[in-house]
Amino acid sequence: MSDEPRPPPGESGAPRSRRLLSRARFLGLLAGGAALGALSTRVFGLVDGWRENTVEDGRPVFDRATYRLTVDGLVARPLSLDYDSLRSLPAVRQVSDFHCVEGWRVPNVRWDGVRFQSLAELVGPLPDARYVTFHSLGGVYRDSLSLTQARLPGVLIAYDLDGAPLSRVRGAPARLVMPRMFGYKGPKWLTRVEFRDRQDLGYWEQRGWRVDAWIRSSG
Ligand SMILES: Nc1nc2c(c(=O)[nH]1)N[C@H]1C(S)=C(S)[C@@H](COP(=O)(O)O)O[C@H]1N2
Ligand SMILES: [Mo]
Repeated sequence: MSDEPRPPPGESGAPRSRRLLSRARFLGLLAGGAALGALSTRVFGLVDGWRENTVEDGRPVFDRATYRLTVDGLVARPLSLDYDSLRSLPAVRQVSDFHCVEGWRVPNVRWDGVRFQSLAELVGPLPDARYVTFHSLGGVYRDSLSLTQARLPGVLIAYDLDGAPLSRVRGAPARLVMPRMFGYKGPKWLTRVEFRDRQDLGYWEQRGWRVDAWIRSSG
């Protein structure tokens, strides 16, 4: 799997609700003009800022006492980290733009967390480990990256957003951040990082979206 940027997902094969949103946005853009632009922003909510996208029936609950981030699969030294242990690993702070494939974005998001690469060094991927699946609490949502993609320096297991611990709606206690790809590549309520020899299809990929969801414009 290469790291070459690919165009963002096309609309074919996209789930109906998402297709409609994209189409709505397209019409909004076509309309042009400040007034119509403002109107479509009102109608379709296309403003800068977070809009919750959660497919789970009710948001998973993070229980600090029982929470573990499991790092396992094809690794030499599997890990099970409680919340404090996760927070005590060497951390980085990074600012990046967040893009949802539906057309909204959040500029300049400040994340604190652990680089995927640091976690990988701790567990020691075995030679056959070429992909990584990221699982959310509750077992409904997951997504994956190639090991090469996951090792890009911007990829974080993030636990703070704009200087405060992630809220429940944003995915407490941790979420995967992959700034160069669309938001669906980043599971919220992250609880397991699984090293694999084959790539697993994530929630939205089983529904027609691209596995390599590069954002063209973000470089
Ligand atoms: N567990 C889980 N993670 C998820 C999703 C989800 O539905 N469930 N949606 C994804 C999508 S499509 C996007 S755009 C972002 C949305 O993040 P937000 O709800 O904090 O705005 O989370 C991603 N991670
Ligand atoms: Mo999204």
